[in-house]
Amino acid sequence: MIAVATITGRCSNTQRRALLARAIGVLFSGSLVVSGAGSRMSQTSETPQTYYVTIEAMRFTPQALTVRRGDRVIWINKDPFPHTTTADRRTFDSRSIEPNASWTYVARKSGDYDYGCTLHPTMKGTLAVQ
Ligand SMILES: [Cu+2]
Repeated sequence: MIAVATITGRCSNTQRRALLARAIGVLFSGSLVVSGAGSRMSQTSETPQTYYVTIEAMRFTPQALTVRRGDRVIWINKDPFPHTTTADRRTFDSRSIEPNASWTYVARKSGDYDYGCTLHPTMKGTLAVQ
């Protein structure tokens, strides 16, 4: 794969053709390349998504959210006072989110995360990252 990318950049046509032939040989002989192609395919079919959690009336809505790794979660504070989005084990922590402001978290690590607002202990939510 790397060889193919390089030769399209800077070689003459004949060089390119010779190198391309060699690269194709590598493609068919190497099982590593085949598995690499597979993982690339799954990446394009799983485009990262964006999810929104509204913070309003002292609640996270939806209270429970499930996303996939790489997805983005945006908490929007609709209350007229600040809140935080803080994982119980501090895996993530927005710190203060001001009224009408938002905080974005890209979920990189899979797991189940209980979170809350450090300013209002009754506010609880869960984020599951698959
Ligand atoms: Cu709060």
